Amino acid sequence: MKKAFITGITGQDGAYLSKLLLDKGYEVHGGVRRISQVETVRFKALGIADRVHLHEFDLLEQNNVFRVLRDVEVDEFYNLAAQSFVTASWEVPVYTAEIDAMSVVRLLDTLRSLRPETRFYQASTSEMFGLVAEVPQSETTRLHPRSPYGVAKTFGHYITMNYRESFGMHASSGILFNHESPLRGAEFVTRKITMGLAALARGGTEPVELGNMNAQRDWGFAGDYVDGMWRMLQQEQADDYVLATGVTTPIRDFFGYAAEALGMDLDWQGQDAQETATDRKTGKQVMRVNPKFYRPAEVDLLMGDPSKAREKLGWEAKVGIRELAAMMAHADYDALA
Ligand code: NDP
Ligand code: GDR
Repeated sequence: MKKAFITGITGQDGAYLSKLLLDKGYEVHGGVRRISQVETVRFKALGIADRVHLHEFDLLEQNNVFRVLRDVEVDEFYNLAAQSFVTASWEVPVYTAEIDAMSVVRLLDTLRSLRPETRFYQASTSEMFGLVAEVPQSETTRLHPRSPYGVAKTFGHYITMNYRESFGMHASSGILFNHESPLRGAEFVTRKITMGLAALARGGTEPVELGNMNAQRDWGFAGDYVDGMWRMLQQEQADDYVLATGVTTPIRDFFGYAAEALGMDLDWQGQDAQETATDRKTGKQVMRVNPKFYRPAEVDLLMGDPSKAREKLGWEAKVGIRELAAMMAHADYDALA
């Protein structure tokens, strides 16, 4: 039986990856921060709450990382833990750099000393492309991150590549474009939209307040993306791969697809900070812009080229954007029953 360790196991991807590995017969271990109550909502939603082995683990504690890696001898190590909210990275840039950049080298160097044969996955991100040099973005596109989060993740990306090249470690980096699900954190725009619309559809009156409606993202379903992570670690040679759908969608359109799934008929008015949407059926305003959600520097357009993952890993995103928006909107609507 293969053993895997997942940092960030309580997050969206950690939960879906745990489920995938358990279904494949792995023994799954994961790191959780020492807080009063471990968040198990996602494990429960996927029916795996009593099937994962949890270890006290904080990426900021060097000795903690050492002990866990010494005691749990794993075949595959997935580093998913991060301060993952881009907006927060301007508020806590040093903390973000500690977790999203320095922790990666802490992990790699400890693994190098203790078990260099362990296969390592680093959660890199399309945010590294930032001010994009080309469309679509691939593994060879020049990086230009636009937030402390993107900058920190770029360090994590290059140090993973460097440990592979310097020490021959099986260290792969997945450059993943946005992936969402009903288990997505409530602070990210897709889930904020589907939770807000579900509340409105259940009789609520508070419009969803959003920031930049013009940004475009390449959104897929998280369940598809964790399968790509696993495939990377099954390759003979470690490498870097983009996982994306190849389709880009403005925030406004995602909002429209989710509203449509809940039976709304939107009337859009105004532009930029004056933009609003009203449901023609009820007359309720369902969206307004609040400039407090604008970012100091924006990533305007992301669209990935997943050709390498398709050819080498046999991976492709199966869930399209309309289906994803409907899946999330219906889940949030049902949760309010
Ligand atoms: P989440 O924000 O849902 O989960 C983050 C996880 O990291 C949580 O389990 C959190 O634990 C843990 N964590 C945070 N800080 C620490 C710490 N100091 N020590 C130990 N654990 C910590 O992220 P996702 O699941 O969405 O993303 C997984 C990874 O993939 C992240 O690295 C993210 O940056 C990256 N990524 C995500 C994409 C996406 O679209 N989802 C796209 C590209 C990359 P706790 O529960 O205690 O808060
Ligand atoms: P992102 O995701 O920054 O791409 O990072 P997020 O959903 O936060 O933002 C996407 C886009 O939506 C715009 N936006 C808003 N965003 C939020 N959160 N809240 C709002 O009210 C709002 N209004 C408009 C943003 O400006 C942005 O353009 C996610 C995270 O999962 C990262 O960890 C991951 O690396 C990247 O995806 C790929």
